[in-house]
Amino acid sequence: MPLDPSLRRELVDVVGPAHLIDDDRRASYEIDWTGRFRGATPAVVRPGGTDEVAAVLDVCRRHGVAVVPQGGNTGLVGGSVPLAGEVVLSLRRLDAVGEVDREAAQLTAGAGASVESVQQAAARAGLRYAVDFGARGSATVGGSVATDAGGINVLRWGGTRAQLLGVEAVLGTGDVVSRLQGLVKDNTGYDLAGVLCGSEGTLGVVTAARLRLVAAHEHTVTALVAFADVPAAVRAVATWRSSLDTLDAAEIVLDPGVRLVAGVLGCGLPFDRPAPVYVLVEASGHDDPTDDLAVAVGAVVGVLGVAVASDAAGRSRLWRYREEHTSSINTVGVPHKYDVTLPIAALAGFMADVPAVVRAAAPSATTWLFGHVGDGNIHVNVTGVAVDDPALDEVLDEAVYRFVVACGGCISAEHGIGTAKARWLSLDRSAGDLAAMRALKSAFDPAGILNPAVLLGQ
Ligand code: FAD
Ligand code: 2HG
Ligand code: ZN
Repeated sequence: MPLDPSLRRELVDVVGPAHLIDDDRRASYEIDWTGRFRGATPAVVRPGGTDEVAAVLDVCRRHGVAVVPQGGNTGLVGGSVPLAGEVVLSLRRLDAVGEVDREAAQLTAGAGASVESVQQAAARAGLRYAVDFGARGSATVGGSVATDAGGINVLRWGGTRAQLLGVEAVLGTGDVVSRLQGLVKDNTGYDLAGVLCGSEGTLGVVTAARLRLVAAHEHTVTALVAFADVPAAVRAVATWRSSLDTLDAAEIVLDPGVRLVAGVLGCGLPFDRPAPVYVLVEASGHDDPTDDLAVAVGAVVGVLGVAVASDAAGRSRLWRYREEHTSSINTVGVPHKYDVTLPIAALAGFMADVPAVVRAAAPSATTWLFGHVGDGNIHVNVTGVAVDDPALDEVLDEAVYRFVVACGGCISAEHGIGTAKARWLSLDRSAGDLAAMRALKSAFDPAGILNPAVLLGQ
């Protein structure tokens, strides 16, 4: 569907002809990373600054045209692609990473800067940006703020919200909110950055963020610890969380997933004797935490084997068995993804039973389980079922989400609700919660032009 000529003219007036894309180059903006969510857009608009973002939104509001903000397009819940013919507002040109303020241990980054470029700037200043996850090279600051991205270090440092000292954003109303001074204590009125964080582009378009940095540690040690079963692994992680104050990450993977990764990468298995369950544990400190980690691992029962590395190459050899799960599962087929958090006490039971719940809904399914066991966030990936069958989606989604909620968990841990889970929000949130969310949506975006299909749905 071509863009209305007067709308096109006004958008070109704002961003210039080079930054309005309405030819074949739109294709990569129209499909998500997994290949499951594909839409179509009349145009991709690439503003170069906050004033241009505000002007683009103003044009779209006047024309009654909905917009999907897009950063790195690595989101996994169908929230970043134009499934209902929206204009795509790409923030990638806003990719400046500001000077690191070493005294405050902070920096300001544009929405389009990659998470990795923030990590690198922090490292050059002898500091660290504590948010980290596999899509770091493409995922953007704006996208990670919009989704409150979690990742592998949440158990020690918190997720994106915990690093966020302020944002600049253009609301759906057209108002620009800006608080980038980085005042650590500032409770002057509502916490607008906190509200925008995790709002998935439904309330405002983030154009920049002020981010907290933490101390970089001289020593990091990674261990892959093998267990006979999930309950033993979960118990061990609970012990390490309270005994190891250097613990950065605790990630769980299972034998089938590790075999899949090894097959896809063409590398060997981590141990001569494969184990049913592995926990990848990482600790860092100004002093070498290797001895403390060894003591902590030695103190738990059920350990079948340990591989340890403290050099960069050895550590990344261990990490690939965890980090390459997402891309390896994609080689099997386009997956259904469920990103859920369980109470620690319910985690092992959930992991034992969810494959049967999935099979009851879709007998041909294969279930892959892995994730951030240190904070209770498990990724359930389902392959071997059609991804273009809405009736099957309905049955499968309902079965998994009802089981999660029955176990005391929540239906979105870190990826967001997007369009994929909007239908199921009321399973997990009360009528009062939903009314408050809708009130925020109408106050921040009264015309309903920002991601109308995402989170609260149509
Ligand atoms: P996009 O995918 O472009 O957008 C995501 C959502 O944010 C959409 O709803 C979009 O409309 C909105 N949005 C984007 N930019 C803005 C903006 N500037 N203002 C307002 N709204 C905006 N996520 C985790 O939390 N933890 C992980 O461990 C993790 N690992 C991953 C590993 C892989 C291999 C992949 C492919 C993804 C992973 N993700 C993970 C998911 C994804 O990377 C994150 O959700 C990330 O934060 C998305 O950033 P993005 O820039 O790609 O956003
Ligand atoms: C991860 O932790 C990401 O690797 C992606 O959140 C999870 O692929 C997934 O389901
Ligand atoms: Zn994850």
